[in-house]
Amino acid sequence: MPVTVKEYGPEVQYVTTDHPLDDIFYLLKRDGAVFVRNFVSIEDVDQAYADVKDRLDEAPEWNGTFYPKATARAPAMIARSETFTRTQLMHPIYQAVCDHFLTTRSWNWWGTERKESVSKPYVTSCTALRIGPGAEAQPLHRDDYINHNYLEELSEWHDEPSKRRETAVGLMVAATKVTRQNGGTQFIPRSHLWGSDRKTPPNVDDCVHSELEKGDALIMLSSLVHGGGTNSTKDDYRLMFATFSVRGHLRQEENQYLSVPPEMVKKYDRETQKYIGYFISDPSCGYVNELDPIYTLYPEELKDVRPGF
Ligand SMILES: O=C(O)CCC(=O)C(=O)O
Ligand SMILES: [Fe+2]
Repeated sequence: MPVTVKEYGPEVQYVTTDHPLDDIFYLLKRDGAVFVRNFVSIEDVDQAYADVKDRLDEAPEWNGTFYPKATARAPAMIARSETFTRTQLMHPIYQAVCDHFLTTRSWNWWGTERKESVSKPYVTSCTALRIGPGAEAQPLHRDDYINHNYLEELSEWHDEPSKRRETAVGLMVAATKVTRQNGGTQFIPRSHLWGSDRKTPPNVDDCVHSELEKGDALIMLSSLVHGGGTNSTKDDYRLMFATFSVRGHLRQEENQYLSVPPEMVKKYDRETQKYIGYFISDPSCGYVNELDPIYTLYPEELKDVRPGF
């Protein structure tokens, strides 16, 4: 654990944007999550919402159980809102947290030289999530399941052995008031220390509920057990922007999506196209517009396909 400059109560903490970064790292290592007040200005979250409202209003229903039917989603936020990208994805605190938890360093012999390589994180998904009245809670999950992360049970975080523990870091920014009643993200504090081999499922009664004002943020490590909450209101919509970043190194050395034009990819058979990268890594890595990327090559097959994986 890093040195703490301040004593904190045992509950998940609310901090402000001028809080020392080392303390934010400490709290994330202790609890797996931290709330940050006034992370983004009201003006900027309103602008980001305005940029995606039409898409949210027209969002197709989710096909599956990961999101309830009453949750409207706007994927690819970077393509939809420059304000979102500038003020959330590139927020200096989120960038510093990702840099701290997701930079991978290794040493290798390079002939007779010892060479250090430093791989930096990058964005993995950005989605607006508007939970509507009547939505049931999401199943509790760890976001790092998409990275097939395998974790040992810990009693507390230790920097050296835990330095590769996290695969990703999430940022949820409130674009409306977020309450327990309207589906605030619920999570189990300190569950990021759990091992992958636990035999019993997480218990929703152990969750705390995010209570946020517009512009506030929840930062969480991807191993934290969490999910969108139930919206038990009649007419209150909960909107949050969800940004995730991941370690930079397990990707194609030669970027096939940019190196091989789609017209060339289309000349190959489906097996080859998949192997080039036009497939979903189970459960959900690689989607385009919430669908298998193969449909970017065959849009005519999209007719009865609904988003979901
Ligand atoms: O909507 C939320 O509060 C959580 C969303 C979430 O957990 C996810 O998309 O993985
Ligand atoms: Fe999640």
